Amino acid sequence: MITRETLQHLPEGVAAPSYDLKDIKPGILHFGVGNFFRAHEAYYINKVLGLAGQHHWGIVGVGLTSGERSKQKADDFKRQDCLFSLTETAPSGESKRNVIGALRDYLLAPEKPEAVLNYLSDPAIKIVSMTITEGGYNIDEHSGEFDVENDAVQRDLANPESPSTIFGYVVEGLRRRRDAGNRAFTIMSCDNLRHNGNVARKAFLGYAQARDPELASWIEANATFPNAMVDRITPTVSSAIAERLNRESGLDDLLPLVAEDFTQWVVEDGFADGRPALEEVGVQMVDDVTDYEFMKIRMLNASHIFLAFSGLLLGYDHIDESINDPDLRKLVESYLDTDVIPTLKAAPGEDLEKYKESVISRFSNPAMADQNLRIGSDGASKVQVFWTATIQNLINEKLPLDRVAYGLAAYLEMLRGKNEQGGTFDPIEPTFTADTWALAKSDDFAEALKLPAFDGWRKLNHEALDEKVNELRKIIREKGVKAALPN
Ligand code: CS2
Repeated sequence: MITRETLQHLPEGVAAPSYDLKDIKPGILHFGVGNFFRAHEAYYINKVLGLAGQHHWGIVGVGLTSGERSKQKADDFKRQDCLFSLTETAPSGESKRNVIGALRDYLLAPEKPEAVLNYLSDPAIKIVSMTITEGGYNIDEHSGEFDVENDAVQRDLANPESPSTIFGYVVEGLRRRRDAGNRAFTIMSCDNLRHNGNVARKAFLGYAQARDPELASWIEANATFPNAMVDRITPTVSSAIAERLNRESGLDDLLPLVAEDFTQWVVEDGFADGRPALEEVGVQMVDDVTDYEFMKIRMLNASHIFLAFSGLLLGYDHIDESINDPDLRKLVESYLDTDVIPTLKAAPGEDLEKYKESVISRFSNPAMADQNLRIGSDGASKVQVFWTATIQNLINEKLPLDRVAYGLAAYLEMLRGKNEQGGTFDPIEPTFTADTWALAKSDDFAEALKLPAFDGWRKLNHEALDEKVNELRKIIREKGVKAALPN
């Protein structure tokens, strides 16, 4: 175990926090303490806390569920004084190890709802951040608005002072602050969504509006919702990986964590009541995050799913196996060079060519052991967010559709759950209903093209694309992925 005491004699090569834990006061409350948060926001704040005058930016973590796994995690955090180790590993295999001390308390909201509300109404908490996944904002797919009819939301609206959803907690916290004459906090989303701050604004104001329009106006006037681009590949830690990490570090960490050595956080600089000195620890503070987001989503995430779908069909388990296949690497390179980069505007300080090279090198990092099945999961949402803008542009400009058609064909064939080695797997599509599965799996290829995931270009002239997708699906089935890959 790692504890305050063991910090004094960590194994060689493991760095302790550079500040004294007893000086740290909480200034941030974070919902959703998953691996990505621990390797990203907590990693940056850990550096901030080492700077002079920044000791009031410690983090309180909150979990919203209290199942067995959540309880185990809360218990592990408690036993370790909320400390954990982060191993950052480069594609070359070289690693750096730190104990992160930024998390100073961890609560499960269902067990201690009042403690969570006390923190939220405490003026010392100036930022409420979150990683609650792309789907966590309860935005209705069709209307694009906050879904007030959701059962849990309805329960919170009926009992607004004892909430259970993140919307209920945050808005009740803000209500108490307003009534006590205190300032609002910044609501900072760290999910991998385009304009995540705007999505958070829509969600929290949507809930507040349904609860009390006057409170909603106060929040709108006083809270801020900065947009941010977040990036760091942080894989799931299996027990085998946990054992390896501990063996290599010499620690006996209950919650070891690994991430790539690359990390990026670009944040719009609009905070309601102050912020940590993020710019001192490598965070890019900007006025507009749009071009950074496009670069990341349309280059990194878009290539990731190309590799995952193709790799699954070829029988590869991991992303590094996919990128190390020269044909798939060529596919990703020509997709980025031909279909994406010419349509992007480089954000200040970014070089798209270098970014491409770094993405390819990052994917080849074997220490991530990032599964094709995980990256290829929820393809229905990812295709929309990562590929649509590129496809729309190719159609509008009448440019060759070969690569995107191949990608869509690979996605649809992947959904059958069979690889070329004769193996099977279970594709993960959390948004699919029986009807969508029926469309996706129909023997009539035209049916699959009606999937809502493809709505983004249905109003455009998509016949040539459809035809190509169907043709390539047939080739994948009859001759395999390699025969279908565009040259
Ligand atoms: C991945 C991301 O799941 C996915 O779609 O592409 O989780 C990716 O690893 C992160 O966005 C990297 O920041």
